[in-house]
Amino acid sequence: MGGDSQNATIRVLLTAPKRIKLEEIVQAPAFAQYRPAVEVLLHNSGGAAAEPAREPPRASNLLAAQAVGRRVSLMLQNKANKFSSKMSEKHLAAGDALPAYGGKLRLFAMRFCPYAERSVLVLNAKNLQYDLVFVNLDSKPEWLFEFNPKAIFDSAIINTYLDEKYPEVPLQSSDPLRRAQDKVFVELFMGANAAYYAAAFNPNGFLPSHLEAYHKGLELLQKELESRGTKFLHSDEPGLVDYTIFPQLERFESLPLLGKPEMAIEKTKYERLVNYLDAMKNVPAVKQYYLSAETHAKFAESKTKGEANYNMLDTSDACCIRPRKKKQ
Ligand SMILES: N[C@@H](CCC(=O)N[C@@H](CS)C(=O)NCC(=O)O)C(=O)O
Repeated sequence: MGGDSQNATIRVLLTAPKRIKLEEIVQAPAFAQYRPAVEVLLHNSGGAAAEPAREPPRASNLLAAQAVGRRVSLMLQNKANKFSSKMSEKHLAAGDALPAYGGKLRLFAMRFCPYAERSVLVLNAKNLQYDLVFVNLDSKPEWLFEFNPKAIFDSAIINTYLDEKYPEVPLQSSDPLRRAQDKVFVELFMGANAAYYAAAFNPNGFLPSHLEAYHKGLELLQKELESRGTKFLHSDEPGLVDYTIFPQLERFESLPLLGKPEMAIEKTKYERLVNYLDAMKNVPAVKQYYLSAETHAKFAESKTKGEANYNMLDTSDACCIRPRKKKQ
């Protein structure tokens, strides 16, 4: 049973007007896998709770249906992923409904966005439970602007908020000077990023100065790793500074596949940096969301052609109308 048909079922559950209908839905063959659990939940929401039900006793059939829907949704989500749950890889677009709030932190993101990835890695590193909702940046859902008139929150704002709000796993140094140095470092390193964007998305606008800035950024990182002498920039454990720059590095590795062999991160020149990259790829918070160089290259190619394929990782039949091939 694919994620989308599960969600469709849950949507049906949420909107079921009468309990009798709900029970009919639960009998549907597509729901067989979840029937025993749903029956327990139906029982609980009816008042004879086998475990303390968080919902008040059944005020109406609709409330009971909503309670079941929410709890089944949570069960499915927790089962799907240790860290996060996402409704699907489908990016919601204008006209699509805002998914029902699941009671957890919710991050609106685009699957290939390096800035959104920073926040995903921070949420993962802090072992926070959250829902991921992907949005199509070329056709933004209307409700996105209700959360923020500018649609996009800066990742640094989100990440420092998370670090202050959930201090159990601190990701920044307790030393204000080191925190400032981390910020300065990120800013300097990001000098390489404009080169990445030009190379990946605007090959005709790629200049020799881009290549120079790119290698300057990589050299800076390698030197910083050497001078700090720790496995990661933060310490022997990764911190916010590492989760901030890694998404960029992950994408830099796609550049040789996009016709820029001179932008490869060669081990002969960048041994310490390559070891750092390998160590980051093995961090559980990163592993869970990491995408290969091939995947990033494929997305970049689609975007450069003017048809960013946001849904290329969604394999569910229910997902999306695939763009039709243009007739020659
Ligand atoms: N400095 C911002 C940059 C965010 C950003 O530019 N994100 C891109 C997507 S990767 C974006 O949303 N662009 C605006 C748009 O597509 O409307 C941050 O750190 O979050």
